Amino acid sequence: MSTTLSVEGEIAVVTIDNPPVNATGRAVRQALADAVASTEHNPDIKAVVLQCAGSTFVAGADIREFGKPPLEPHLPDVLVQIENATKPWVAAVHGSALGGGLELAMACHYRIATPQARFGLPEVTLGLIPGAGGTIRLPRLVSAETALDMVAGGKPITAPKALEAGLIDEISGGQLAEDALAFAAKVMNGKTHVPTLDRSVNMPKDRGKFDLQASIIRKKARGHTAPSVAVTAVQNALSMPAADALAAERAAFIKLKSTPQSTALRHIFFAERATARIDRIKDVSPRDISHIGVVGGGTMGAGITAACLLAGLDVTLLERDNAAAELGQDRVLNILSGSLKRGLVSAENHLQMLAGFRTATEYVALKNAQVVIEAVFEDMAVKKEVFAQLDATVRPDAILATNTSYLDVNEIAAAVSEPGRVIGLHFFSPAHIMKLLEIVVPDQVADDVLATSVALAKRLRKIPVLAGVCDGFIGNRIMSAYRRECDYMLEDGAFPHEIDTAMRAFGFKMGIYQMQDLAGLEIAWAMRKRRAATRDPAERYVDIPDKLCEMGRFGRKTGCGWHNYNDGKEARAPEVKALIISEAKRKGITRKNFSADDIMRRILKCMQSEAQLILSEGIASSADDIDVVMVNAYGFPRWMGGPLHLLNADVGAATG
Ligand code: 3H9
Repeated sequence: MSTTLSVEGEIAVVTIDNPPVNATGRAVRQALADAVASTEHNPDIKAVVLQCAGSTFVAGADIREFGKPPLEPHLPDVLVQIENATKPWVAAVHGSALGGGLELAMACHYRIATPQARFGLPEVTLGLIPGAGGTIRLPRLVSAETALDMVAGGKPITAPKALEAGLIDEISGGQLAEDALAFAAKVMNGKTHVPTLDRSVNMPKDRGKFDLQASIIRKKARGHTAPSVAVTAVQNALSMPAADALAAERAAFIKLKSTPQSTALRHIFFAERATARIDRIKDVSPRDISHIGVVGGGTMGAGITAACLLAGLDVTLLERDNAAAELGQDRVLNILSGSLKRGLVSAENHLQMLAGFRTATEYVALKNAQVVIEAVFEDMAVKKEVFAQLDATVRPDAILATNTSYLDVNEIAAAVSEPGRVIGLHFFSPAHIMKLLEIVVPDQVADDVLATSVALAKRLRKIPVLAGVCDGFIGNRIMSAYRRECDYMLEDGAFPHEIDTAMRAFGFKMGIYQMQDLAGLEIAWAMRKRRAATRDPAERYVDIPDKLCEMGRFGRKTGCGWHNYNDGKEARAPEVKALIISEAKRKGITRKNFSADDIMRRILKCMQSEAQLILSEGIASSADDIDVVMVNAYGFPRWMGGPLHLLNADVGAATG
């Protein structure tokens, strides 16, 4: 790392260069403190521009330092030194000003940014709140409502929004460095600059609405502690003198730093970034990809198509006839217009996506695609037929991917003349939203096919996790195992609402039975029927799910499944309770009561032992990868860090 100080006329330019993200590690903090001292003592300097080298402004404190004893100088003290400088400091922001980075920018007297810059306080995503004055300075620059959203929600805002909110003073029209110097020249001889902490705080415009916003944040956080602490910190900023609010913020930050939740969230942060570090392909260049083919325009195929279009790729979507192609097209267009309406894409981008999208009914239309992703019905014979057709029509070097969620990708690969180009790309529904992409690695896959798949995942802004070939890969295999365990618990004494309630209390958004009711029970039923002939007769088998389907209870869409739905409102189903009791009786099982703790202990134990098996068989490359899968696609509460983190950290339910 190097932090340099150069002089342009009467303006000092401090440049932080601390790759990869210019985090405020100890050396940076010291360099900033030195820069304040030297610019304050130099009578020739009238203003200071603070900028960063590399791809971003300061993206926060150095998270790797959080597990170690804090070293002086501390960031809050350095920021007070900057803020109290007699010469104006101008932060020139490109990339992201996050966490301690935004706190640093707010301690400067002015902020100028590129149009693409982003500003945020994502500390809650690490189980923390800002610890260097962020919760106190922010509501002195922006409205109390915006401050609450940013501190407790953790989502960054764009430069235009930051300008509108009052967080920054100017957006650079071209060259940030030059514009920052010009800005500094403009302010250096003007009126005295007011330290942000000395400004008056912006009180809520409507106290009732503000309090409601706060209570919604607390409720949504479920078992995650930090958002609620963040709300309190903003409330303190509004009601206490700045010095007291600062002391309270710092104390809360230090306390949160050592909680199991923060440890778990930091674990997941680094685990998500490690999944793509794959030894096998470290020296392999991915191919350039611009055109994707998708076979099948159902929910999955349409979601995959939209994900690719949103990432700027051209897509040809293949369906078996015009009617199906039209339905697929409608699904894709709906997703794209939803993104436009929510402001996630610009009108110009939306038009570009439409121009890059076409549907077709003949395989020949895929002849130029560099990657073809199959998302047809989950049946081996159907998949093999699709792959044989692809083998005969698409370019010989095209990567052929299957979106199967359970089937043997080696067997699918054997259906083409060059199995080395076949790989599994297991997306999760809705595919344009879910962050995880399981990359299923068959035996013969070529290295550059793997490297290109990993690069494609990143282009789609997804987290790639490699999985070996087995029934259900990583995530579905663990889910099948614990679903089975839950069904055993039904016979042994629990009821569906008790299991769902225990899971929600643990932090899942939904219980396993609510989730099945939402997704529909018929697909799993069809799969069980297909597998019935090969099932081990010695294996414990719970008939309740099959019997539910035989009763026409397919979930929410039929108004009943594991639960009843009256006008969409969930209610306990006496018919299901009776069925469970009679099935237990039929099998001679004496039912006993299960507490929420008993239920979660059994679910976790099952998840953990299946995860360990997956690890020992080499299906997953690391325990961290398994945690990333469970957190990003199966609703495992992020602040618990994943099933193996819980096991390894021996932290039990990370309730702190
Ligand atoms: C904080 O600031 C607390 C303060 O309020 C109080 C202080 C007293 N530290 O994500 P990428 C590494 S809490 C250390 O792949 P991108 C990351 O591990 C902090 N390392 O890049 C990776 O390493 P590797 C609040 C960090 O371009 C490499 O940088 N700030 C940090 O996709 C590249 O990362 C945040 O929570 C860090 N702070 O995205 C922001 N950040 O190559 C966290 C990153 O070895 N960071 N690394 O795997 C991010 O959101 C993204 O990294 C960012 C870039 C958007 C900046």
